[in-house]
Amino acid sequence: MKIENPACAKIEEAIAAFDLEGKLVDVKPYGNGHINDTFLITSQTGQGSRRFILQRMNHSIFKNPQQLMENVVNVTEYLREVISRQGGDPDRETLNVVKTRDGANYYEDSSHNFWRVFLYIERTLCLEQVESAKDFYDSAVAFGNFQRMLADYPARDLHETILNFHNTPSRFRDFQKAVQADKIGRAENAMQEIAFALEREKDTGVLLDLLAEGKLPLRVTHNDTKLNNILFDSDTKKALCIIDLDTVMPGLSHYDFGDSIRFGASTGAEDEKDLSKIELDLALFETFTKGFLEGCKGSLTEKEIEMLPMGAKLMTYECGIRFLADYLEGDVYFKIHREDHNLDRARTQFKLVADMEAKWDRMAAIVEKYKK
Ligand code: ADP
Ligand code: GN1
Ligand code: MG
Repeated sequence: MKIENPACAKIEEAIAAFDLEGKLVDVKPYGNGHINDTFLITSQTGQGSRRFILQRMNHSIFKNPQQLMENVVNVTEYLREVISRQGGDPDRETLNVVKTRDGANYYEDSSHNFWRVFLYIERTLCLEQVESAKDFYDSAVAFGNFQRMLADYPARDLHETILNFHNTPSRFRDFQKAVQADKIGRAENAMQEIAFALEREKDTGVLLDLLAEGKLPLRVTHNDTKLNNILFDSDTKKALCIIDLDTVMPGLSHYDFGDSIRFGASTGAEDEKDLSKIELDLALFETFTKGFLEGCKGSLTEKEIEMLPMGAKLMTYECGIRFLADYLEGDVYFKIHREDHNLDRARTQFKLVADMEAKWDRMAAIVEKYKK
C-alpha cells in the first residue's frame, strides 16, 4: 500500500519492519497526545481485519528509546501476570508490545527515528473531558489500582526516562531560565502569568522536602494520569486499560492523584480560551479522591492522604510553568495546533491553581473525610 501524504517520512519503512499479520489497508494519524506521533494502522487477514497502534517516539524528549522500551516491556509483562492472577484479560487490560521481524521491541529507521507498535485495544473509548462523574470515579479507581498493582515492582530496575520529571523546584528553575532568556521575545505577552508563577516559588519544594525527611514514601507511579491516558470499555463503559506508560518511574502518589485532578476535575478543557469557564469542580474532586483511595486499597499513609490537595495544586502549577516555559522557548516541547496554544494552556492551569487556593479549606475537608 502506498501511503499518501504521510505525517512522517519513513513510516512505510517502519511498518515493514514489524511482524504484522495480513495486508496493510489503512494508516491514519490518531489520538490527541501532545508528545508522540500516533497512527492507527489496519491490516486485512484471511480471518478479517486487525488494527495496531504505531507510534514514532519523541526522541528529543525521551533521550534513550531503548531504555524507555525496556521499561514499557518490563512493566507490561509484570502487569500481564498480575492481571491474569486477578482473573482479568491481559490482552485488553494492559498494553501489548508487538515485536519487529527481528524480535526487537522497537525499530530505528534509516533517519534515526524510533518506532513501536502496540496491539490496538478494540471496543474502547478515550475521553478528552469528563462526561460523567461515574467515568471520573472509574478512572480514579483504575489509577489507584495501577499504583497498587505495581506496589511490589522493583523500582530500582526502572530507568528514569525523563530526569526530574515531576521535580517541581527543578521545573521552576527551568521556567526562570526561559523567562530570563526570553528567546523569541514573547515574555511581554505573558507578564501577568509570569508574575503569578514566580510568586509561588515557595510551594514548589513542599512534597519533595517531605520525601527527603522520610515523611512520604517513594512508589512506582504512572506520572501522566490525564483522562486520555486511559481506555474505557465501550460495552461496559468501565475503565479498562491504562496507557501511555512512557513515564512510569518512581514517584509520589501525589503525582498521579494531582495530574488527574488538574485535567479531569477542571470545568473546562486544558486549552480553553474563555477562562470564565475554568474552575475546580469540588464534586469531581471528591469523586476522584474517593475512587483513588479505594483503588489504592488502604495503601496510602495518613500523611500521603493529608497532602493530596497539595499534589493537585503542585501538578497543576507545574504543568502551567511547563506550558509557559515552552511558549517562551518557541513551542519546542508540546505539540501545538494554533497560535499561542501553550499560553492558553498555561492560563487555564494558573486559573485552576488560583481557584484551588480559594477552595483550599474545602479540598482539605474532603480529603479529611476519606482519611478514616
Ligand atoms: P502521547 O504520549 O502522545 O500522549 P499516547 O500513548 O497517549 O501518546 O497515545 C495517544 C492516543 O492514542 C491515546 O490518547 C489513545 O487515544 C490512543 N491509543 C494509544 N494506544 C492505544 C491502544 N493500544 N489502543 C487504542 N488506542 C490507543
Ligand atoms: C503530555 O503525553 P501526553 O500528551 O499524555 C506530557 C505530560 C503533561 C501533558 C499535558 C511525557 O502528556 O507531562 O502533563 O502533556 N507528557 C510528557 O497535557 O511530557
Ligand atoms: Mg497520552
